[in-house]
Amino acid sequence: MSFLRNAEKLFNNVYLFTWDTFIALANLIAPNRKPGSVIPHGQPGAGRKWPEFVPPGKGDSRCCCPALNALANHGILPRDGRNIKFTEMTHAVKATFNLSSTFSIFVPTYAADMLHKNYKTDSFDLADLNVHNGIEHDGSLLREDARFDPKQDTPNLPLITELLASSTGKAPAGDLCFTHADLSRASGKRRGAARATNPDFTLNKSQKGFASGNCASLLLVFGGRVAELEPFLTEERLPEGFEPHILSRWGLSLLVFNLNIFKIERAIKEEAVPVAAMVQNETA
Ligand code: HEM
Ligand SMILES: *[C@@H]1O[C@H](CO)[C@@H](O)[C@H](O)[C@H]1NC(C)=O
Ligand SMILES: CC(=O)N[C@H]1CO[C@H](CO)[C@@H](O)[C@@H]1O
Repeated sequence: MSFLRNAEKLFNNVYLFTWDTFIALANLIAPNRKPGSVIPHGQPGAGRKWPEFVPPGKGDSRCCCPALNALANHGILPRDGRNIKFTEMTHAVKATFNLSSTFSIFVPTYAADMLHKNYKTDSFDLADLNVHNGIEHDGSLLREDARFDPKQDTPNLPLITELLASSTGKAPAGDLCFTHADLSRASGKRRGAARATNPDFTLNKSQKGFASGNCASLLLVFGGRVAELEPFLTEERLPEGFEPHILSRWGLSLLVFNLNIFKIERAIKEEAVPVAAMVQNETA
């Protein structure tokens, strides 16, 4: 039984990654979309108009992912964050952020497996995704570690403010924006601080991949623009007039995503925090 399940998973992954390679190649050849016309007519966000933002209320289910929380805050996913079909999440992330079909199937399938649920038929609440060391991991940029913040469902403003202040790039129009190197540096700093303060700290190779994947999404979906990331990260709200910065015809492929993850992760140098300095800070 478990052999058959593993064989099926392997087959699905080979199929998905082959399909993804075709998407990546086709994107290279097909002309890009023009800004202003990325979201198809009839979808939420067409003409840069998004359904109303309402912050989560008492009893609403939220998680460690700013993107999924934002979809619920705008009512693109159910506003209470409950009873969401995995396939509904696939559709919502694809249509809102212009991710490729392969990307939008891969991550929700991984999440369903993590929760021991069936991707095609089952539902989940956003808070279910907060399982520590499932996808959620230590040393994140937007949340304190689970030891200190077991709920993981609200933005940590001090961490986010520090992150937003650390960009060094300039977009062609002059806007402040993050570079790959900025996010490598911020990650190295954050991982070092988390390791020094959290006795339960763990971060293995796959979790590092997820962490740098999250950084890559900020660069690719939001073009690293600080002005757009500010409402997205602090309020989990789509910026006014938002449109994803992914203009390729068939959306962001896993291949391009992985190349960006590699570039960010490879350049991370975890900053060691001397224990003496930490003790001094605490007593100061
Ligand atoms: C497709 C389904 C998705 C699932 C199941 C998912 C799940 C998660 C989870 C479990 C985390 C917590 C990781 C941690 O501990 O840091 C996370 C974080 C994050 N996600 Fe998602 N996510 C999805 C899609 C997206 C998309 C489309 C974007 C970007 C547009 C995105 C952006 C982020 C960012 C920036 C973080 C960073 C958290 C941090 O550093 O604190 N996610 N996601
Ligand atoms: C990392 O840790 C998680 C959670 O303990 C585990 O599921 C995963 O297989 C580990 N990955 C590696 C590469 O060790
Ligand atoms: C995967 C996906 O949804 N891609 C869309 C990206 O945006 C263009 C422009 O609207 C659409 O044609 C694609 O379908």
